[in-house]
Amino acid sequence: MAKKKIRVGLIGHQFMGVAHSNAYRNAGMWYDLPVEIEMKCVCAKDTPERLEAFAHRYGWQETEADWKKLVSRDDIDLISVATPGFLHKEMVIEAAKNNKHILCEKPLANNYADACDMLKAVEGKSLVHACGFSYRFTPATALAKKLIADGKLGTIYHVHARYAQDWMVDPKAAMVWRLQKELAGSGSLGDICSHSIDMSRFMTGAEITSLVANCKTLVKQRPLSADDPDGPQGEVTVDDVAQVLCEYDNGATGCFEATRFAGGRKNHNCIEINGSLGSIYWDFEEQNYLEFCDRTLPVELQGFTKINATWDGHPYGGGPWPQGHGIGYADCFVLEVAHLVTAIAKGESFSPSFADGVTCQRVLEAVQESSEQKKWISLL
Ligand code: SOE
Repeated sequence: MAKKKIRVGLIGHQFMGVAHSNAYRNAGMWYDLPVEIEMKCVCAKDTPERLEAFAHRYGWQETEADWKKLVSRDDIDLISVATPGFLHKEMVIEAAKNNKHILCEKPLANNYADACDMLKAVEGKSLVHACGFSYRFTPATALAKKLIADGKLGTIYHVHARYAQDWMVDPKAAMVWRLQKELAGSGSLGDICSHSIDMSRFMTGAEITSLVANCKTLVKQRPLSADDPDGPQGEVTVDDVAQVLCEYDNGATGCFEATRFAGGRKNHNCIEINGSLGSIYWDFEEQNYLEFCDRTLPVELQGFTKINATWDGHPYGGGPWPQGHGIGYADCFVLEVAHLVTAIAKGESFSPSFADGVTCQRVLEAVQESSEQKKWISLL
C-alpha cells in the first residue's frame, strides 16, 4: 500500500538549508519510515536562477520567493525554518496559523519573549513542533543519556561543556550576520552554547536553576567586506565568548564555555559529566565514540573506556550501516527528520520541542543578564 505523504516546505538555503535538504532527501532511504517525504518547495532570498539551481541540486520540486505564500499553501504539511534567528518568530507564527507542523532551527528565537510567543502559537493545535538541537541525534549522546537514566553515573555532580570553534580568531575575518545582535540575538552564546545547554538538559534531565556569566566581545570592529580587510569596518554587537557557571535542580554544578576564538578548534563540541559512580565524555569531533569511566569496577580496571556507540545494542545500533561503520554530521539531521516525520505520522509529540527551545532561551537570556549586571541570576 502506498505510504501517506508528508509534503515539506523549506525556508532558507544556506548551511542549515543544505543540512535540512539532505535530511529530507535521505531519511526515507536510510530508515523505514511510516510516511513518504515529498520535498515540495524551497523558499529563500536569492535570484530566481540561484534558487532554481539550489532546488535542482538538492531535490526540491518547486521554488517560491515569498515565504508567506509558502507557509499558506494547502499542499504543504511541514515547514522547516532554516533562516537567521530574527526571522524565526514571524515565520513560525504564520506557519502555525496555517496549521503546519514546524521544524525551527536553534536557537528558537533571538530572545526569550519571542520564543514564548512562538510556543504559544503552536500550543493547543494538533501540530508537531521541533527545535533543531540536532546533536541530540547521535548514537553516542543517546548512549550517554541512557547510561545516566539507568543510574550508571549515580548522583550527578558536575557538567562541564565547551563548544569551541575558531572561525573568528583572525581579527581581519569579515563581518557576517552572526555578529550582529539585531539579526542573531547573541553570538557564541546563542549559536553554539545553546547546543551545550540543551545537551546538558538532554543527557541529565536536570534544569539550570541559577547562573553567573561573563560574555565578551574580543574584536569589536571587523571589515564589512572579506575582499577589503582594511576597508570600511563595522561594529560587532554580540559576544565572541560566553562563560557560564551554574547550579542544577538535581544539586549538580555546571560550567560552560562557548567561543569562536579557539585556534585549532573547528567544531569542538564536548561535554563531560561526572557522577558518584562514573563519568562520561563526548566530543562531537569523534562523534561516534562515548568515553565512559565506570567507578564500580576494581580500581585497576577504571579509567575512560572509549565505546564505539554504533555497535548493535546501542540506542541507534542496527541503523542503516553494519555496526562500527560510523555516521557523520549530516546523519544527525537525517535522524532528526526521521524521528520528526515518524512523530507526525503517529500523531505523537517530538523532542526537542519548542518548549525545549524556550527553556534554553530562558537560560541564554539569564546569561546575558548576568554578564551585564555582573551578578548571579536565579531562574526559579
Ligand atoms: C556555526 O557556528 C554553526 O554552524 C552553528 O550555527 C551550528 O548550530 C553548529 O552545529 C555548527 O556551527
